[in-house]
Amino acid sequence: MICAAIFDMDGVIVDTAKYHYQAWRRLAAELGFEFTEADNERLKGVSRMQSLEILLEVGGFGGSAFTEGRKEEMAAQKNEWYVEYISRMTPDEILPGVLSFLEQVRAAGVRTALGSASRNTGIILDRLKIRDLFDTVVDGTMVTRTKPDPEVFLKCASLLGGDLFPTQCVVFEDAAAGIEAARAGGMYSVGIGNPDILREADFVIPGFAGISWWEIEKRLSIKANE
Ligand code: B16
Ligand code: MG
Repeated sequence: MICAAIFDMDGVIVDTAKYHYQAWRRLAAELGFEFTEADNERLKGVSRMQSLEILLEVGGFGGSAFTEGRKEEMAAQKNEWYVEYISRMTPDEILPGVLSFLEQVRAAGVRTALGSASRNTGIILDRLKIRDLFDTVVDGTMVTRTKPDPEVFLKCASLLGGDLFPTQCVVFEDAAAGIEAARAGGMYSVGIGNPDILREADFVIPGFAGISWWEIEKRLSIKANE
């Protein structure tokens, strides 16, 4: 029986990828190259500094082209732009079906957690006014290892209560690294988005619009009995 539902944030609750993309593209433009939307796919679920490394690789800059100090400055600049964009977000940007799905989960007595790699999670939850819908929140400031390491999700489970087994938890994720993290933690996983990218998930849905918690629970119990 599933007792806890853990939600990734960017790409699951809200589409912040477009703001990350605008900020990374601005940085790439300053460095003199174009960063495409396809390149941006590689940054989903990946930490800020790892994202910068990927961006520099796309721009043709080798690992030692910049000092660590300069890289820290570039990441800080990108974040400044990103925070400027997300500070204007409104609750209208919560993805379709998310609110009613979360309400159903809570009404079913299932504990809820948010597990995100983002160090800006607090600002986003406040802008969307949804902090109260989660029993616990674990973000990028609270973990030392990033997805695909399961630390963020295992921490969610332990904060939700020491009595939870990973097999009683389901993770909702839009990134392949996040699905891998859920699996590494021994949890069920539901992919949100493209089944080709999320093929390691127990199953994939396009989003929460028109999806009920009972349907998810049923599909997971079928999985458990396979
Ligand atoms: P920040 P998630 C992740 O959030 C994003 O998917 C990823 O693109 C981003 O680089 C990462 O957060 C770090 O974000 O720069 O705000 O700390 O999908 O794990 O909710
Ligand atoms: Mg995500």
